[in-house]
Amino acid sequence: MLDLSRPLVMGVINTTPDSFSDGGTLYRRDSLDLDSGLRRATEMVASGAAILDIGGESTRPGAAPVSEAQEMDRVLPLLERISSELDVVISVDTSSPALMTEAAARGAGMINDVRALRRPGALQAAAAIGLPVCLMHMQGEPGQMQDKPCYEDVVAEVSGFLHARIEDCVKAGIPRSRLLLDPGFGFGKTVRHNLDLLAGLPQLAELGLPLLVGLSRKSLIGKLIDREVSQRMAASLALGLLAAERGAVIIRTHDVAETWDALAMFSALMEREKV
Ligand code: 9MG
Repeated sequence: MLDLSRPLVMGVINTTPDSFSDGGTLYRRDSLDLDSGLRRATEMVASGAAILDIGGESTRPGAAPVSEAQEMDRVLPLLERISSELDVVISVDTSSPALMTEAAARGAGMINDVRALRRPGALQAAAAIGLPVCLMHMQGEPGQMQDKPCYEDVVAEVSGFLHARIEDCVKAGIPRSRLLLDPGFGFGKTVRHNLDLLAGLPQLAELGLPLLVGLSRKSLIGKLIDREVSQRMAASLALGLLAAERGAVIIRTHDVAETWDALAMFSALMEREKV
């Protein structure tokens, strides 16, 4: 069980050839290199990651769609390899009920679903496997989500969506104690929507469940301060800290060591009477 009394780092491991930030970096001659994946995972754990998030589907706008079989082929071998070698919670980033079920059998400790268990069969699969699940908000589907995101009140609408998903999960037999929530920064949101959500995190925390956020290297940084993906670490750290200050307890990031250091300063401030 994770101790969420202070913010934790979730390290991103993409097994995709085309993710926006680190796509293809684990590939050698067109195939996923498990040794590189394990090396990346080992470095992240040594740098302070409490959770690793392994994904096999790129959700960046315009990414090539992936079949369920392809996603399983990318994720499961690396999941098995890491879970047999490292003592860390492994989250699987998927919306596929079949992958959720297989992943649970092969050592996954958590499911991260950017579609919040809305695919047919996903609620039932998540209920059956009994793992914690992160429910993320997304307006639309990855291919078109950034075309014209539209809200009257983004914080109220994301909160309403997450509230409804919690209810559906509970009805399907997934207890609240197994759920985490994520506003889905960059998933069908303009820069203004993302900033409103960051400012409004305390309102989402009122839903009473742990908040996970992913802001690492996202395009809002590029739009706000004109930085290429490789130049977005400092801004990502700032956003992660601002999120932690507003109640986020898991920060999903590509830059584990730096994020861990930044959050350690946040925790020191929160727990200063112990120093
Ligand atoms: C898979 N993935 C990409 N970005 C994400 C984010 O912001 N949150 C979660 N939960 N998953 C994400």
